[in-house]
Amino acid sequence: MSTQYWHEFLTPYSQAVDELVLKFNNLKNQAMTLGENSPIESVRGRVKTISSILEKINKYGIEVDEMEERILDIAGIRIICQFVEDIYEVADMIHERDGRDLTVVKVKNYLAGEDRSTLQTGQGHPKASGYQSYHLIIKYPVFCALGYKEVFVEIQIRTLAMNFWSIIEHSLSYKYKEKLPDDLKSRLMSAADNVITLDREMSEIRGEIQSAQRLFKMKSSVVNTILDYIDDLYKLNQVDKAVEYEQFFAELSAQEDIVQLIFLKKELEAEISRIQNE
Ligand code: 0O2
Repeated sequence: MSTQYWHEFLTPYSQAVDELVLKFNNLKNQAMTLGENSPIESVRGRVKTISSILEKINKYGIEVDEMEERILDIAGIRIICQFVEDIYEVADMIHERDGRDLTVVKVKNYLAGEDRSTLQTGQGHPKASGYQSYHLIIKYPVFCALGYKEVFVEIQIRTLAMNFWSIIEHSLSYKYKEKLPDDLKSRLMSAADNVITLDREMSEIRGEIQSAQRLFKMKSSVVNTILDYIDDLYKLNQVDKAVEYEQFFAELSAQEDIVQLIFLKKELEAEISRIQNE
């Protein structure tokens, strides 16, 4: 198979990955703009390497003309969440799109505990290795220079803790293939149990964590607005006032007093509008 063949074969997958990463990142950014906690922490996409595809072909005895139908993770999206609850929220968001811009073909729930998705029922189970994640196989339509095509995409949704475990386990399994030493296996199993415990602990203090994160975001947005207003004062030739407000801002920042910062922002807003209306 020539390089040109692979290039043409992989192009629609690559486009599907680019489009889906953009769509999920937009959802994340829109939630943040609205001042909400996004269930999506980060999104990554990849097209399987040619060598990994060839490995899979050999492992499962797949013919070249069967690749499209039998290798379902040539295009892969990984969505990382902070909390297990977020995984189900993202899964629901994807199920809601079923029949719109994508088609859900298969769901594999490798999460411990009952399925909390509102659109999907059943019980999740970690894999024998201890692996936890929520997988969806979707069909996604792409229009590229080579024409219209529907490709399979695997979406993996998991927490930061599950992702850490999975990356470590994947590296070790890659090194040892099928022969992972028993000692490592049992350490990984125990680490997998710790991942479940850690995620549960974090879920229990989720409200507290999210309100701290909202406060942090609000403070950074207030600070940015204040700095923009001080810049506006300079542009309006109000140098003395700008310097005065800069000093006041420095004092309040040192005190880390968010309420006073909000008052300062309002005061600057009123001041600028007064100057502009003079
Ligand atoms: P890579 O290198 O990440 O792409 P399949 O093997 O995909 O034909 P299967 O096993 O039924 O069919 O699919 P499953 O279980 O949904 O696994 C698909 C992907 O999930 C894997 O792709 C891994 O990325 C991940 N995964 C599944 N099980 C494990 C596990 O025990 N440990 C880790 N670390 N990851 C796992 P690939 O192609 O195996 O690997």
